[in-house]
Amino acid sequence: MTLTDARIQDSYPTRITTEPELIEREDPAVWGSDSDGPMSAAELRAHEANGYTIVDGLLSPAEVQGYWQELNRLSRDETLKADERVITEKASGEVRSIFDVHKLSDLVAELVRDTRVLDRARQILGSDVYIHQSRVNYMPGFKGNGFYWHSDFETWHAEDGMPRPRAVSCSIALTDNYPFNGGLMLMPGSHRTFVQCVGETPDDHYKSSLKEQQIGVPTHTDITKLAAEHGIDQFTGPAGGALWFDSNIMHGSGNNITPYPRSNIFLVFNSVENALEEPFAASSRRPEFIASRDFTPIRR
Ligand code: 6CS
Ligand code: FE
Repeated sequence: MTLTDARIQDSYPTRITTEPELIEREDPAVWGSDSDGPMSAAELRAHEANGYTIVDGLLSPAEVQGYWQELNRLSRDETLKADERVITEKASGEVRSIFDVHKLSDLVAELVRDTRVLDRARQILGSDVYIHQSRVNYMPGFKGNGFYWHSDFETWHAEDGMPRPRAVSCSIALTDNYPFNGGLMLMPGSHRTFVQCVGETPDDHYKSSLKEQQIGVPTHTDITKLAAEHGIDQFTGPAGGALWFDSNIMHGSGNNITPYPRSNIFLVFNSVENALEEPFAASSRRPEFIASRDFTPIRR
């Protein structure tokens, strides 16, 4: 199929110059069944309906402590300071995120293969899976900047060439998530609507979008429509909890001006049957530390 054919057959066109539309999703959110892993039929039905699942206490307090120490080691690692995988906060210059964290940390590499994580990803996606992207978000106290409303899949489709929304993110809280320290907000059920975004993708967009995304964000009108239809839930709870959310759910987080950091490990699993093609709405691919092109299935 030529690139032009791919665009003509694109079920999820975005980064348009015309009026944005709400497109009904063609794909399920859950591809596996209760016999494929630890999630029950009721949990899978709820994930299909809401687009997210919270697993309280996925990690024990001792495990959280280990990852928290690992996170701090990485953020202090002088050899990483100039590394492009380290994203700093626009205003304060503090570390905001570190990408490819499953390659930079043996501990996180083990977590990716942990049965509590890998089995759920395989079950939701109904196939072998690989890591599309991993990052650790620090969301430091006092000056942590949030993430404006967006669909991850809209970016991954437009800029990474992800064909369909057959990817799921697992955000594991390493600090307590409160409503007031930038806890992730989600619109339950919004994953069933693909919201087109206006504006051509700038070259090297990731160099600005990972600090503050301005292209690939929905209009106020569309955010208002989705919020009116679905409401807004928030992922809060003690450290160690995990939020599994569909690649296309509308989500965002507020700034963090409290003294309490809101740090999480963020693992994105993609189905090996949904391997990246060429970007659907960008002039070139993003670097592999943001969008992996190693589709080798994860094995325990
Ligand atoms: O562009 C991306 O891939 C990243 N940006 C955001 C705001 N969420 C998903 C992902 O980590
Ligand atoms: Fe996101």
